[in-house]
Amino acid sequence: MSTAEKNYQIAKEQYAEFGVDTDKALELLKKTPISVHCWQINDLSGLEDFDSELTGGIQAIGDAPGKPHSREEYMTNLVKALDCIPGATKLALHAIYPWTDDKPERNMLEPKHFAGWVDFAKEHNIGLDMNPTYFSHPMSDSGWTLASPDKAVRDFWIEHGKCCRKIGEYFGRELGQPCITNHWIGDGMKDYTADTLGPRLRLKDSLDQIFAEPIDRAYNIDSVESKLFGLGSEYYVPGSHEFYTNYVMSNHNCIMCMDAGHFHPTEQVSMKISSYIAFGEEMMLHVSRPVRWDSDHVVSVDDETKQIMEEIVKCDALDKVHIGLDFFDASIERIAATVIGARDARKCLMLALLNPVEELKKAEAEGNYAKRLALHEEAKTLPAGLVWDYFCETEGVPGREWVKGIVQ
Ligand code: RNT
Ligand code: ZN
Repeated sequence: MSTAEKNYQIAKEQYAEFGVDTDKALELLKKTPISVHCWQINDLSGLEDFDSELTGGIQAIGDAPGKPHSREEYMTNLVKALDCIPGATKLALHAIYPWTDDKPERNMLEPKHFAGWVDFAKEHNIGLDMNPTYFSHPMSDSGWTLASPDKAVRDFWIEHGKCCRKIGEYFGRELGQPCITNHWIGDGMKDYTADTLGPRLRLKDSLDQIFAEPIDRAYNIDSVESKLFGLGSEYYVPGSHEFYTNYVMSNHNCIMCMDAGHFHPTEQVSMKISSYIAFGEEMMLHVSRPVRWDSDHVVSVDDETKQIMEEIVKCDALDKVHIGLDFFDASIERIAATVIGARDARKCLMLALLNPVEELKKAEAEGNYAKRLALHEEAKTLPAGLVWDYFCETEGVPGREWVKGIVQ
């Protein structure tokens, strides 16, 4: 018996005293997919022009050495990251990451441009998610895409959205698990806005057109991502939380995507999840770490990420909430950044699954709130690290020692 396995037996006994079955927790942990975003590896530069400029109210700040400058380098680094990430994994692609030398226009993208990724996914036994790229392009230079007053601009991006759904459908069909195609636009206004309704009506119409054609949900599910503000859209963003919440309630061809960094600083995504589950909705999450005005630091085992995962588990909604990552930090080694964030998101999921949920709910139902709080607090120092080590070992990925391999 390995040391990790021996330690796991000790942890298992201690958790059992709190009514937690660690074997069952690990089974769920292993099979719940977490979608790892492809873009931390090279600062959202895509696979076409390796020094392309990032626009659309988002920015990858920093100049850590080692940014890939060819597709080969990019792939080597991505594989290095994936090799350190345990559990069922999906890879979230962006439309600027096609696997082709053709440089197709965004409104001309086809599944064939992503066929290489399907082979890659099959080889690495992972799923794929998709993101249209409604930014970093001359047609988005005005700051407007799907809500643009210019019909030609809107039409271009509507086509792009449609292309990406088709690619998502292709991914789902090929890989036997639904692809989440997540639509986020950076449209907005820097300052006092005279017409806040017009852009929303145009956005609604554009989305209606994109989602008009039904796609089998077994292959592709579209999500729409809200945001409070971005760089240069500090005052007004048509795609707000309220806008998309209403949109998904009126158009059942798509689901909500909440990014943990897209709200007022004291507002928490975790507290919103059960309100969607109450209506039977599926949803997508962008797990990220906001720091003051920035929404995209590397995910950490912090209170909010733990609480997000706890809410999913407590709502018994592991099959309804699709978990994806979204961060880009160019100031630290990029492969490690991907690995840290992905492992930490899964650690938080593990902690949620190891939580004495039954005991907590029982104490609450009995009105014994002191016991509820005591359980909540005592559970914090149960030996979760030993369970994590064992999980990594059974998944064939490095344990804590992976830290020693990080080079600058
Ligand atoms: C931007 C959104 C969006 C992007 C990715 C790259 O604020 O969070 O999800 O980060 O599409
Ligand atoms: Zn996001």
